[in-house]
Amino acid sequence: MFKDRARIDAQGGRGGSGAISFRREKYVPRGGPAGGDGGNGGDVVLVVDADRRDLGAIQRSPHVQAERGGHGGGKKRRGRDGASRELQVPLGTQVFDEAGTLIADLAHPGARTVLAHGGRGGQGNSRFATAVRQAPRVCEPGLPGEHVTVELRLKLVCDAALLGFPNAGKSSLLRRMSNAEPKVAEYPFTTLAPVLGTVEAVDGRQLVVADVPGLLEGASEGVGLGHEFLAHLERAAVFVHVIDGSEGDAGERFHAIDSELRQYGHDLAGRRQIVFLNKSDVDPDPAFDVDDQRILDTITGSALVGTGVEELRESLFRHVTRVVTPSDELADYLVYRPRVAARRGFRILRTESGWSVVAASPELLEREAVDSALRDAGARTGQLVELGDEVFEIT
Ligand SMILES: Nc1nc2c(ncn2[C@@H]2O[C@H](COP(=O)(O)OP(=O)(O)O)[C@@H](O)[C@H]2O)c(=O)[nH]1
Ligand SMILES: [Mg+2]
Repeated sequence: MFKDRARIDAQGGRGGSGAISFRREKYVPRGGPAGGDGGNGGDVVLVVDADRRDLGAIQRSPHVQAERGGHGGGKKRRGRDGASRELQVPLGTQVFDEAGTLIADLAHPGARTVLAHGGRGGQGNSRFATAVRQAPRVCEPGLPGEHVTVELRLKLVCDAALLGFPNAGKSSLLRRMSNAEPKVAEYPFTTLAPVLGTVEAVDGRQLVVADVPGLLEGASEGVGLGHEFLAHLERAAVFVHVIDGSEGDAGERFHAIDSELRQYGHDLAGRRQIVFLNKSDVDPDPAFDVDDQRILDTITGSALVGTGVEELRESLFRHVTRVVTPSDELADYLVYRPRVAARRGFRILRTESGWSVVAASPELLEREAVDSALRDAGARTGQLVELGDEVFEIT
């Protein structure tokens, strides 16, 4: 089954802790501080893989965690950075946060976005040496990675999309004019997946045409998909409205599909259309008296025999000006709003006796934020925390 939705629970890796360590040299009882920094935690990243067709793989394993950073070591050795986890998603995947806001749109080949950043590694004690404090016995624990839950929705990226009743001949037409091999007249339950085909012009230009099931597809069998798949039409610049011309009511069929588009909204009803009156081998001169500004061309032909298909191809290349294939054309589609990580105005350090919170203005700190940061860093009940001139116990 084609999956165009999935939820992901993504956890960035925790940063590694800084180390407390001192140089050890012969005849020097205690050398300078030499604790290295912790490595950064890995990110959880989404990457477009043009060969991927749907979000099924993500739906099957929705919990994703990146690797944590390694702890710092002696001799100022820095911990290893945690590996990022890359998840492959299909072209056209959109990312929504829990409030339903679009945060990223991966609409061009190679697009990527960080879902959950790994936490920064903590500093080792070698960073805390000052003229007055030459042997600091503090270090910084690593920060926790971001934790986000997002919803992914696939919205196909195509130049044109086929539209029409079941059996109009959409799949046959796509087979005829592109490299795609959609199933023709298959059992409806097995064909409920959009198919993308690349159509080539003589001069080498290419455009992507989608055969999207769903509009009334399977309705007679009680599948009743309704509008579920119509989202995949949203990015198409032009529709190819395929109508079975052999049935004698082409105009009515046009209006029936049109009213579905209106119901769906999202400006689908305003989109320009090329009407293809199919099955001309059965009726070579079908009546079609719809006069509509949106109709760019009306072509009579047959997907079975091949008549009119070249004409359709030419019409497509004439009317589709924005072509999907060159990736830079699509830069506009990439609306990526990185979430701003909350800046906290303090640092948490590990000391010999417990913890220390360092801040430029300790009196302004919110106790709750400090508490939760301490917990995140691994602090436990009963341990002592220095904050400014105060020392308190974690309860
Ligand atoms: N006679 C004739 N039959 C066609 C033509 N195009 C498609 N068909 C047939 O119509 C049926 C439905 O075609 P299909 O491409 O699956 O339609 P879709 O449901 O719109 O994708 C199949 O049996 C096709 O072989 C055509 O131009 N002439
Ligand atoms: Mg079909």
